[in-house]
Amino acid sequence: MEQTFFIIKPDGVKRGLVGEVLKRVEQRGYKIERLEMRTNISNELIDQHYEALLTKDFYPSIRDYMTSGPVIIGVLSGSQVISGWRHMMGATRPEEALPGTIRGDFAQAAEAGETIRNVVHGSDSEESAKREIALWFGNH
Ligand code: DAT
Ligand code: MG
Repeated sequence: MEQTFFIIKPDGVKRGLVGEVLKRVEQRGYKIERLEMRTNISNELIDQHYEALLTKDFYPSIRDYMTSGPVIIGVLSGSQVISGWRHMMGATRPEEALPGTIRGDFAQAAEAGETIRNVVHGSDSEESAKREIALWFGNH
């Protein structure tokens, strides 16, 4: 059975979307294996999480956004859950995310100069899922 790592990002928590997101996960039939709220997330943790993006010019704004408030993190399991959860999230950019996806229904288009706030994260491969689960839950 596949596992994936997900985050309800600070905007999702602030806007009261935790229940909505978890409802969709349960409706879809994925099993919630782990679930925690994390506050006071360090820059270092986000740097490791988004290591592939560290050199991008927009990276500092992503770090500021991801450390701006509490997040919900968790592990889901299910058949083909990695791609399935990515489909449920929708496209990265809110304006490209299809209606019916979490981002399509809830992410707000960024104003000029703003970071993309797109409510949720999901691992993009089996390798990323393993790495991210170990990074966020490794010592717990
Ligand atoms: P995803 O979250 O869909 O896996 P990603 O891993 O490429 O997308 O990027 C991680 C986050 O970084 C994404 O959710 C929003 C932000 N981001 C990505 N590309 C961006 C860009 N070109 N400008 C601003 N923010 C971006
Ligand atoms: Mg990604």
